[in-house]
Amino acid sequence: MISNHQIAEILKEIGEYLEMQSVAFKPRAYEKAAEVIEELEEEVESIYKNGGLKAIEDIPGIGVSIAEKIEELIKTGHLKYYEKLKKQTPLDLISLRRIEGLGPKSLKKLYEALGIKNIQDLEKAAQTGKIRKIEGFGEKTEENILEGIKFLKKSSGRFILGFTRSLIRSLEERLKKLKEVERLVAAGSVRRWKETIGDADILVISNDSRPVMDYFVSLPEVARVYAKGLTKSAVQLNNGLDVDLRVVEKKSYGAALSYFTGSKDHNVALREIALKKGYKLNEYGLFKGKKQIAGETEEEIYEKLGLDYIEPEMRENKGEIELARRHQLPKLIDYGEILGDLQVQTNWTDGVNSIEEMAKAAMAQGLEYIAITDHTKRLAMANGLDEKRLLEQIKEIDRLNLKFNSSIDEQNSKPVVSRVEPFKILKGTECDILKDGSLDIKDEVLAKLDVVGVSIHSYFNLSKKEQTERIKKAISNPNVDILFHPSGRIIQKREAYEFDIEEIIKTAQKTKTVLEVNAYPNRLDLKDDHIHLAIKAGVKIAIDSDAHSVTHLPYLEYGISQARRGWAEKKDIINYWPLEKMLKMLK
Ligand code: DGT
Ligand code: CA
Ligand code: CA
Ligand code: ZN
Repeated sequence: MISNHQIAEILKEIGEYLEMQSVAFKPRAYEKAAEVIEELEEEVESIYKNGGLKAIEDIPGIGVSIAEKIEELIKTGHLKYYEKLKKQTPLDLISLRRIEGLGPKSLKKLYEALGIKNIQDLEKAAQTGKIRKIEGFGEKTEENILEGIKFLKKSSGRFILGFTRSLIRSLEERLKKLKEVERLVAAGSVRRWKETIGDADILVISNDSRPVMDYFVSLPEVARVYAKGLTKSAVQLNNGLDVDLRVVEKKSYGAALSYFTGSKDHNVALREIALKKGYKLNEYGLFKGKKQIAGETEEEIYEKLGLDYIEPEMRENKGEIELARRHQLPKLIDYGEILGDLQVQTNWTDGVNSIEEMAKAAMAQGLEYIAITDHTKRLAMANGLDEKRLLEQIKEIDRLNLKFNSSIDEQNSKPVVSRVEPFKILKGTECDILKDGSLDIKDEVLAKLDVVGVSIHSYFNLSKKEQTERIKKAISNPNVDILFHPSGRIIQKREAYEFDIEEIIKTAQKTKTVLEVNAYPNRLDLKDDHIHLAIKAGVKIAIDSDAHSVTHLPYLEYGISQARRGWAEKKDIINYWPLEKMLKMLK
């Protein structure tokens, strides 16, 4: 059995090898195919078993030749084409590609000149000053490489939640089907929706744990079994993720859930409160002397401690316990109540799907509006729009809105069921902020759009002052509604650029600019503490998927969790409101 993740990794590597050989177009096709496969809900292997080669070709973004390669992988577990490329240039691309600034072509040069195959080779060469001597590389590159390695070491061993959650959910689903499993939940950082997770901690109620443990350690993804017992087992999956499984009794379930949800600091604070009240709190229950006075549910534990129930996303001991005592906890936004998505890319630039496909997928997901925000011309690599194409796109959106909202289905000439709220595609842009803070699109064209987002994709290393001034100037433009991915960080890949978040929040507040929580799993930008600062200052937030394909729209969930981790309420989030009201919250 080969997982989507494994197939995607191989396609991605092929793309990189082809790029090393300066092949035209193909590298991008493989890269896109890898992205598509990685995000698929269904296993490619089962798609193939049900529908054959044809069904794989029908996956949007997968062409005939790539489909045939996937077929070979599924049928034989090998791919000759890939193995040949790998033999020619045997690089550990999976880790080398994580060094920011080293593309496939640079890696090939390093391999040919110095025989660098992996991170260890790379580090040694950089430390001994060998890299600066190669043509096209300099001292600065060498420094950046060492920085990159340091960053990689810091983040290694952790997994990005949004890219791992579907795997954990799939384990949960299978375990839940066992008749011996009465209840199951993933606790720990997964339940707190942290950006990255160290491992997954699964809790189960069961009266008969042996078959549960037998099944768990023999799941097809399990690569190693660290320990197997009747109350606790621990394994490593073939993608490197560790998973702990604990079986607890029903009467301790709430206590165990509270303990294993954490965070550790939150737990320590709860235990102190218990001690002050003359109780003892542990993973088996809340005790007065030997008597258990609570523990079957988390709610009763909080109640006995004199606290309101605290949502897992807030359990970081950052002041939530005091608010719970005073009955002043914020009423966090709910999952599933979001009404729109204000950053969506299409095949007009570097997205996979058409405007219409994105709109239909958003509708199917229960949204009432989306803004189409393709990149602008400075991002030539992404085929960014200039004024002329942006004006054409505006016309196309007008046409689609008419089509969606007419009461007659064009093809069948039958009346379609009319929605309570008609779906609306908003005209927007993700306009590049240029080096001096001016914008990549003329004001008179920006003025025609419903939603103007701006963002930084260049000159990440300006001084803190320059970067802050640059952003301030951009968001002070009266046409600009939202600052997209404000800090520019990419988790496990690139640190945020230096800028003064408090200054930006102040300017956003003064100019009524909305700040984004970009929900893409390796962005989650703004981060939780900055969200909290912004909403305290009365600045509004938009949660956007930044989808480049229909499969990315569900990522909104991670933006919602991030906003909950920043204590956001409905009043703070503009796309929790119906279209008319949302538009009024913009400049
Ligand atoms: P992770 O896995 O690094 O993303 O973070 P967590 O929070 O899932 O941490 P993990 O897996 O080490 O432990 C799960 C929970 O168990 C943690 O959130 C709180 C609880 N826990 C673990 N060790 C301790 C401890 O020494 N003291 C207390 N009070 N709680 C602990
Ligand atoms: Ca954990
Ligand atoms: Ca753990
Ligand atoms: Zn962007």
